[in-house]
Amino acid sequence: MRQAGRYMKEYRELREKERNFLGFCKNVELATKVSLLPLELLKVDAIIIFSDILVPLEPMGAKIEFLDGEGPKVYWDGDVKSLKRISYRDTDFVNQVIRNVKTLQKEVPVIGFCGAPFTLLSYLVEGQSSRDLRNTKLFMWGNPNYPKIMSLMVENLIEYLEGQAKAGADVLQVFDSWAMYLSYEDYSCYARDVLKPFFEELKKRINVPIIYFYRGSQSFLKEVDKLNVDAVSVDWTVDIISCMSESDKVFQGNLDPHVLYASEEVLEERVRSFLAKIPRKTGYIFNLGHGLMPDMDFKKVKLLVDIVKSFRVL
Ligand code: 1CP
Repeated sequence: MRQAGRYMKEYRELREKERNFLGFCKNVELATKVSLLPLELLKVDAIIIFSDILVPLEPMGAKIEFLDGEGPKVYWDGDVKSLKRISYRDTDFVNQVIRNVKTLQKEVPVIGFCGAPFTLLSYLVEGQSSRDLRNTKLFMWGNPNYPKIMSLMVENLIEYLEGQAKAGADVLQVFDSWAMYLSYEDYSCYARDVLKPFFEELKKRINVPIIYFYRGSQSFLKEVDKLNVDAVSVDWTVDIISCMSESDKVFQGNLDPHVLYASEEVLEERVRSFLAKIPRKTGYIFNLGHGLMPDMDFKKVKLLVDIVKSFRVL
């Protein structure tokens, strides 16, 4: 999660072969190789395919650029009529990476993914990462085209994810990284009007488990619990134990990724005490509460995986 590959020297070396990030995502051979790195080097239990949440915005009609060290830039003229319906064929390179990873290894499941409608809208409207999503909120509250854009986004993301499921993805994850900027009231409306129909329709069309990742207040869980998803991935600010008592869903994540900056002793202690508090009856998938940073030490990441994999409940 979260541009994870950047801390790996093997990833950085492959990126030298294709400096243009979108070009890299579209290069099926390179994207396949990078997707396989965490299995080869860390022995993780699942592979998330290498791509980015912004990929479907390009065939929708936006221009996307990733500038080194600056994050993404998204250009859209603001006209709802210039946004298009997409076909899974428009991004068949994503599906091809999934097919390749499924063929090249049979040990672990493959996770396909997309950005959630609100998080993608925020890139369309702000044009880049934003500190407060001010323009996105104003768009949501005052632009008469908001419902139209959201339903187009939903249709397109369903098409996009269905393509990934047909290509062989075993699990699909939806990233709502910027939901945390919303008030409880706005999140509730968004969850009811956009996310609920999105996941209902997705479940009718595909038959693989769905994980919904959101960053945001624990209060959002009341709404998230009503969504037709199998697992909920959470950041490190929520109390996962009380989340588990409020919702029967499987949970994922929650460990503060910054423990990877700590000494090996502190890291080990934090991870073990974290795992020890998870109640056994509840389905839980270990993951960080958000992604890895480029300056994290590969050796610590490997240690983390080893600790988790060797953890036994007494
Ligand atoms: O080499 C580089 O410098 C490019 C860095 C990079 C990478 C490796 C970006 C740019 N995206 C990715 C890959 C990526 N992105 C994956 C594949 C698996 C992995 O490497 O982890 C996934 C699952 C994503 C998802 C993604 N992209 C999210 C959702 C998860 C999260 O981080 O909250 C978001 C918000 C993005 C947007 C994005 N892509 C890249 C950047 C620098 C950003 C901006 C983040 C921001 O706005 O702050």
